[in-house]
Amino acid sequence: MITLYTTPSFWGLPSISPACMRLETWLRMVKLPYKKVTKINLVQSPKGKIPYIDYQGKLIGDSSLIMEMFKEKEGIDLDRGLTAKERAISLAFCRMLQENTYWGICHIRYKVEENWQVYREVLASMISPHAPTAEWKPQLEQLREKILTQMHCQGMGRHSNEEIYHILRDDFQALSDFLDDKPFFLRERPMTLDVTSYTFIGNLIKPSLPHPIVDYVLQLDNLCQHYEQMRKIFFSDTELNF
Ligand SMILES: N[C@@H](CCC(=O)N[C@@H](CS)C(=O)NCC(=O)O)C(=O)O
Repeated sequence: MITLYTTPSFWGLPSISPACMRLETWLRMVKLPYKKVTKINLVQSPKGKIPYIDYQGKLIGDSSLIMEMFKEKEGIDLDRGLTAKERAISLAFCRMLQENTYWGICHIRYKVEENWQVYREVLASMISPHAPTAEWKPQLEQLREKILTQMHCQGMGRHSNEEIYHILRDDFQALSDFLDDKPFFLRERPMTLDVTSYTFIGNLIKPSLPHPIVDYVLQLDNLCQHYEQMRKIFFSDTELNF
């Protein structure tokens, strides 16, 4: 049994962390049973980030490295049958979402002041449902500072709200153009690009954190339908918190 260290479910999402939701959905897709632990200790995490797993007594971090490990050790390959060219396209889109779009999502949550006020409450309720937010305020403000510093170092943190809107619009439009009228991105069945898209679309459109880019993506019908389809297939048996 795998132990998955992740955030609790919220906003109808299995996790408010795209990387955690990506790994949890992937585990379901490949039918690997797991136990979810939402009490997170970043100090014990091998990469200092979530998600991480305990597998056969060993802690392993990073959603992509964990998938790679299962491919090597257990021969589990969600993308079996894809050509080298298709794998290259899939990798490029996944990296776009994980290494670029992700920081735009951080901007919406951590940098937009009104959204941070809401997001801080959500984080506080997850860490300690019964304690007043005020108790957690200093730690959460520290977390905000840390993420804003990461965003600055990565580069997204140097852009204006409008520039970030344009960057994310291009990312999601490219995804939508590539999906076109197909049910899934590359084959008749969902693969790695589907799970990655599902988690980033969900983590953009489901939180109650308004931003013009959210309105833009909500109009991309094929992406919204893809999100709903993935949710129905992989999470309709699970009660998700709102
Ligand atoms: N490449 C990593 C990204 C993990 C990641 O960015 N996790 C975030 C939450 S979505 C995190 O733990 N942030 C806390 C921090 O950076 O201290 C993966 O796919 O697992």
